[in-house]
Parts: sequence; structure tokens; C-alpha cells
Amino acid sequence: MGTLNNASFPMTGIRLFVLFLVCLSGVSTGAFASQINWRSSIAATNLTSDGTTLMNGSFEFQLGSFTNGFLPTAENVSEWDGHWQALDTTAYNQTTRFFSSSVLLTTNASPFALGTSGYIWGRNKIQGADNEWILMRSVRWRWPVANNGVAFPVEWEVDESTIAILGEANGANFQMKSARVETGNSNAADDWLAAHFTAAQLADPSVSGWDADPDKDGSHNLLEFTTGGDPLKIDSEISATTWSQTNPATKGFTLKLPVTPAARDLVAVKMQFSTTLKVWLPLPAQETPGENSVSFSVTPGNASLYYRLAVAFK
Ligand SMILES: [Ca+2]
Ligand SMILES: [Ca+2]
Repeated sequence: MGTLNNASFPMTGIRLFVLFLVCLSGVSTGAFASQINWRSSIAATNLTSDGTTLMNGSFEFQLGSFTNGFLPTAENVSEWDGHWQALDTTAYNQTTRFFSSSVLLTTNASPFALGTSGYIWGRNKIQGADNEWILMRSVRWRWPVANNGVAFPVEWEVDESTIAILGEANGANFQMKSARVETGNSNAADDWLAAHFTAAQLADPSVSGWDADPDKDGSHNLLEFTTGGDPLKIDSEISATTWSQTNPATKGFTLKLPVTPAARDLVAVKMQFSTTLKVWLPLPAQETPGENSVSFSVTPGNASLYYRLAVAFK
């Protein structure tokens, strides 16, 4: 009997070893990675900056981090995109009023270094609309060990966000509230697009693109914006240009182009002249503070003179 018992111990040991292998194999079928489930609460009230308009389907949320130790603040929003690295992206569901996604963390390479902060960044994506952003983190949202096959999924949920860098999270009557953001100098131009085109037109570059001329009056939309024209109505802005003779002897004249205050900081207006249509020379622009126009003085003498106008975002 004693001999039989002794013989059975190695057998039990082998069986345990086999079971352990099977167990490891079972975990590995889920890929050796750490899964992050990230979401907002279903059917929550999520507002935009006016405090009443609900977030809609144009909002998109990303899970990610900022590179090179960049610390996002409300003051450096224009630099966020340049430092942002998204790990996962998901759309906001307007009907169920939440977002939810899962992603596998497969590397702890920068900016997903173990233990450093992860963020959830939501923003609307409508061309020409005001930018609405929310950027949140939580003291708990720290990157786990990548490729950790035995770890349970990590849950990052907006209802535990304690830190909103932009916008607000977990207020008294909402879960998320985005903030209006002005990034760089593009907003006056975006406002102009939004004021002149419908959502369907904004989605169509052949109508609302800066190079488009939907009313076929010879002024593309950027020139319409610059001079205060109506992009959907034939009203030749070039005809609004003022020509005034300054010196009859030299046939000198001044050309004055209207430039709206909104366009003044955003758009560079350049004029060139030529007598041959081959060689073009610049005309210096004269800008008078407080005057919504740019002037160019020309002294053609007896030569035939051609001119061309160029407008471009600065
Ligand atoms: Ca036009
Ligand atoms: Ca027009």
C-alpha cells in the first residue's frame, strides 16, 4: 500500500502541471494585452457650452495621452493636437447619449508609459461649426502594464473623472459639458462659413470650400469672406473695389479693396502687376489702421498694365 501511495504522488504532480498549462493557454486566446474599457454613463445629460444644447452625433471621443510630457491646459489648447496620440476613437451616440469602447494596450512606449496619465478627449467635428471640446482625466486613469495577459480589463468611466482640463465633468445636472474653443486664427472664418452655409453645404467642399465659387460671380469663397461678399449671391466684389485717379500726368491711380474686420487678421491680400503678362511684380499694400480696406498705388505711365489679386490665409 505504502508503495502504491508513493507512486501516486508524481502522477498528481504531473496532472497539476498539465492543468496549469491549459489555464495559461486559455488566457492567451484573448491576446496578451491589457484591455481598457472606457465609457460615459448611458442616457446621461451631456451638454455643450451654452448649457442647454445637448451633445449630438458630431461629437467624437478619443482615449489617449500627450507626448513628451506635454501638460495640456486651457491656455495651450492650440498645441494639443500636435502632442496628442490617440489609442482609440469612438463616436458619441446621440440617441443613447453615451460613448463606449474597448481597446487593447499593446505597448508602454511613450506616451503610454506605465503609471502615467491617460485622458479622454471629446470634440465635435462639424466643419465651420464652433469647436466644442472636453478633456478629462481621473487620478485612477493611469496606463496599465501592456501585454499583461492575466490582468482583468481596466475600467475608465467618466463618472469617476475628477479633473476636467477643459469643459466640466460630473456637474450637478450633467455628466459632461463641453467648452467652446478657439484654436488659432480660424474661428472668424469658421463662423463666416457657419453663417452662410447649411450643414449639407458645409459637408460639400464644392460649395463651401475656400476655393469654390458656388454663385459663379468670379469671387471664390475666400475672396467673398475677405471682402464681405455673399458667397451664394452674385454681387461682384471686384466691382466694390474703388479706383481713384491720383496723378493725371502719370495716369497714377489707387486701387482700394474692401477687407472686413474679421478677415483683416486672417487673410493676406497681395496685388501684382505686369506689362507683359509674363513677369509679375508685387505692389506694396497700404493699410490704414481702422479702415476696412487695403490700397495699392499704381503708376502705369503709358504702358498697358495688368494686375492680379491674390488672397490667402496668413
Ligand atoms: Ca462667389
Ligand atoms: Ca458673391
